[in-house]
Amino acid sequence: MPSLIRDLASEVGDEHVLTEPDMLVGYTTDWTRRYHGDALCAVRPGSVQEVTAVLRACAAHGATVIPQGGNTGLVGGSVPAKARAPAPVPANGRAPASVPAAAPGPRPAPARSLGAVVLSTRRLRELGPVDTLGAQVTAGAGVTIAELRAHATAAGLEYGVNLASRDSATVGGTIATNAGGIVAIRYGATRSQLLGVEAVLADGSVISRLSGLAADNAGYDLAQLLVGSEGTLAVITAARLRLWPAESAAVTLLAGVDGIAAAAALYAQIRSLAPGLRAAEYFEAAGVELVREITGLPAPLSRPAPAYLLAEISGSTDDAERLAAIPSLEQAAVAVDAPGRAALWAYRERHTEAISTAGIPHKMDVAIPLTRIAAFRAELDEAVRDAADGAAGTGPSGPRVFVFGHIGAGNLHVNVLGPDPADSAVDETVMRLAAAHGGTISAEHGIGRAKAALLHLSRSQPEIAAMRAVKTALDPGGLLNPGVLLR
Ligand code: FAD
Ligand code: 2HG
Ligand code: ZN
Repeated sequence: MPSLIRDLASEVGDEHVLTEPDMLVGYTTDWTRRYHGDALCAVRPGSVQEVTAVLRACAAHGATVIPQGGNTGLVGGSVPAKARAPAPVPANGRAPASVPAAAPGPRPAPARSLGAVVLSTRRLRELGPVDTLGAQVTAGAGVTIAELRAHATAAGLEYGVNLASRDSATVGGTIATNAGGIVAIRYGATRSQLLGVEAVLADGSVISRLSGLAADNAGYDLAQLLVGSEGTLAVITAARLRLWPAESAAVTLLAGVDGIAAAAALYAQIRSLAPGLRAAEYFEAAGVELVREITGLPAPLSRPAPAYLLAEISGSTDDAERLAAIPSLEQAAVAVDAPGRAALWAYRERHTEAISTAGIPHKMDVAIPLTRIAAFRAELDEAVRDAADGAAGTGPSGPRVFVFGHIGAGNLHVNVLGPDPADSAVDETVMRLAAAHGGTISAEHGIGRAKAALLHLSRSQPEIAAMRAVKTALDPGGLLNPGVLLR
């Protein structure tokens, strides 16, 4: 191990190889505090050449590599697993009977034994000039989404991804997870913003397609292959990204509704009235109460409602008046200026922070077809109660369930407080319920370590076998993020 540290330090400089436990903890614990593991060190390369050197050194020493950007991921994919003591060799030399049957498809070589190295991309911060003619820009993997958005805005354009973690989440991390966020119904998820990437493969070779050609059909689209790959196929070092014309004005509407069916119906109504719909978000009374308790915000509307729809359209005061006149609106607040809009957004955007302040949540990120979303919601509370019943940590009043999300995409974030973070019965129940309603177990956060065992709920065996074949072809030694996405 000391020789690995020496080799890494000689490539990136002593100050960029962190080994002290108190320095490492921020790299080995995820944002939720539910996932934490062990690392030999965290290394912070400052160029694509240094990333190559780090991967080659780790491979040579038999260490694995965990790519990490802003470490805001919510599925345990950005941090290493706990180091395991080596398994005892059975006396008869055969595998113990409890070893599960192998899933179909080729598998990468067994995980290496030395331990994990966290590769932080946060020093890859180069942000190129905006090409206003082509409406595109090249950004280093470690540039944050807030920096990228500000850079685009300064050139009169908009980057089409926005999310509450914008100050820390990075270009590389959002590509690796195909992050969605609050304007995905307008511009698509991160996948739709990507024109090309530069990335280092497990063998240290560099693939680079940063020309920005919007029309380029020469073979497999390797950039798109890396979208949603969660650090298992390559380390992304830079990306060429599409930008959009900035929208001059926006109107935000917060409406109180009876429940999710009413929210979905109101969303559809607004969509037909306002072609410039930018966002359609859902949350409920329990979440608003907690957000207010943690932040001290006033009540959002004059009367509390069971649930809320927050919609944003590109438009002006006239559009605001048209929206406010929708007959089914019982009570609503409308804002056209930036501070007023931010005040309404706070009730939605501060959910994650408020829930995390109250405890370590179980986070599920499902999407359900809009036609089934009310049926899913109707069954959810009882299913969670049953699954949490008797679990360590669940108090006599039962689990606390918070449901919010991007209703325009059918994407609901189900957060549950109460059951011990190590108990996954609630997580599995919610994901199975989503699958039973024709939904997916991961709408936008990815699979990570949290859901790798349940990937089969959303992908068929042939699909998982094909994914394993891709992983084996690109990373035959199992260097990159073992245990994430594919068990
Ligand atoms: P990390 O957390 O560091 O890593 C995430 C995954 O990507 C890991 O598997 C990691 O190994 C891999 N990875 C990171 N960088 C690279 C790289 N350069 N090359 C290869 N692999 C890499 N997500 C949404 O989709 N929509 C939301 O609205 C949203 N809101 C959020 C709000 C809050 C308050 C928080 C805390 C999180 C939110 N997230 C949301 C989740 C998270 O911000 C996203 O998943 C984001 O894309 C993660 O980016 P990151 O840079 O922090 O990546
Ligand atoms: C959001 O939409 C994020 O706010 C985070 O995706 C969701 O905290 C969560 O579960
Ligand atoms: Zn979300």
